[in-house]
Amino acid sequence: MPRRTFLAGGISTIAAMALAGCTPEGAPPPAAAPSGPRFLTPTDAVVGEREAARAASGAVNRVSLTARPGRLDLAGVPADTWSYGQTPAPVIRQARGDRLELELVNDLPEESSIHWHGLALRNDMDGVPHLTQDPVPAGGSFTYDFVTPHAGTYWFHPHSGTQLDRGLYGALIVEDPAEPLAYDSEWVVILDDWLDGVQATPDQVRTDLEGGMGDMGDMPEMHAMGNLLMGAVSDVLGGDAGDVSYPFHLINGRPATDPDVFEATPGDRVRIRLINAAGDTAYRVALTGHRMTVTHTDGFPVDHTEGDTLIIGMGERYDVVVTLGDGLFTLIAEAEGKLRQAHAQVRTGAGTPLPTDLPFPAPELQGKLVTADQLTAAPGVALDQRAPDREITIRLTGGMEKYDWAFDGLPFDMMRPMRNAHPIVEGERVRLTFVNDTEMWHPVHLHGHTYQHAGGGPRKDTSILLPGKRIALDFDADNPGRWLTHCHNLYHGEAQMMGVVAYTA
Ligand SMILES: [Cu+2]
Repeated sequence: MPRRTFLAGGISTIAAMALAGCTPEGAPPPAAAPSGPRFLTPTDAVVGEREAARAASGAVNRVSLTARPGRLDLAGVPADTWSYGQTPAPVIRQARGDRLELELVNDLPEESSIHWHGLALRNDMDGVPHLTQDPVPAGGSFTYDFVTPHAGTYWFHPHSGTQLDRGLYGALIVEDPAEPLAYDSEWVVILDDWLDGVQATPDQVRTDLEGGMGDMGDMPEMHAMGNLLMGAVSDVLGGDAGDVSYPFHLINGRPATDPDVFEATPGDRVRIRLINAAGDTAYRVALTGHRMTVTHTDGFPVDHTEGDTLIIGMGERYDVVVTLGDGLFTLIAEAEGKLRQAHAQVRTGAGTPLPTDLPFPAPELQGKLVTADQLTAAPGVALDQRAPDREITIRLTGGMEKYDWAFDGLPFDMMRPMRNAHPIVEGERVRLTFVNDTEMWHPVHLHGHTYQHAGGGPRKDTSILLPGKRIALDFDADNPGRWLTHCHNLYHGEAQMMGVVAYTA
């Protein structure tokens, strides 16, 4: 099967348009000149005013996390990594309206930060160095302090270099004091691709990727070349599934040969909160012997939708409810297109676990697949239907040959983030359209808002965008600040496939 050609469509299109003396549709405005819009800064009083206006319970959840080097045991294979003491970090759990007061102590040898993925929090606590705060220096500390305004399944990770692809991540669960969903218990399931301290460091991977793969021609079958993976393809992802070869895939920090075990009673209704914390891997998830009912994605409820399997891109979350049978079952997370799996066990009775070397494709993963475009926002969270006041179009550009992933062909510069800023005004209904001019899928992510897929789809903050496709995302501009938007493939993001949506005064 041809892996792909390396003349990315976006690059050739832009080059052709440049030759013709015009700019691509949706090109960003020129860098903010002194006469340009005055972008609100995170220190503007308005951010504090909006925070004070959020419905708050008065309760404060005080947590301290220390980021530091440590060792993870992967079924007997030691992995020297960086973590918050364990991987994943302990679950942070609080109620909607509670304040989180979290001290990050940075005992890493480099600067760090924590981003609160999916939360519509105050902008100056969003954890993006140079955009919303100064980086937390090695040996330093920073206290994040904000109200969690919406219930749901969220997670946190550094927004500093490639640290996300180490062991620095955890779940933030915001409970609804008036939870309408009935269930007997709930489990947090974090999926992750792993190589740190076993095969390479994430920084070495980035160096290898940025060195380029060259023209590999047609790849007859998938194979790894060092840290790079050739020929990983997925029909569901529209072609190239991913580019990094990971020796392990983990559920809650554990490989399939030493799985996490969830104990329950037959007949229990369980809410499973699935979080994809991977760097370069989408997962296809199934629970053997069960159908799943999707109840939420990216924290927000959807009309309940039943299926056998789910596809979850990096940064996405899905909550599902299952009614458990009697026996021993396997929660499978297959690295989509990469022919590897993570397993956890669900035990309500006796049984034999699935082998960890299932043949591909595993029959357990061939049932009805639920994707985000089949979902509809629950009535209570659907946006009212009205025409957008402002439309922003961002084209995804670049490719593997030059490893020049970007928005609109303009690489993001973390030291000059407003060069890539799109102005919006508080109160507007904004339609943000991403057009994928590349030959690979990308999980696009917007900070600080939960948009709705235009046309009545789900509320989300991270969406899979297939090659050659476009996606229109509507949101209400109700959370002033400078908000990053980027590809949540870690290595694409680090290659500067990022931009900013910023409120103006
Ligand atoms: Cu990407």
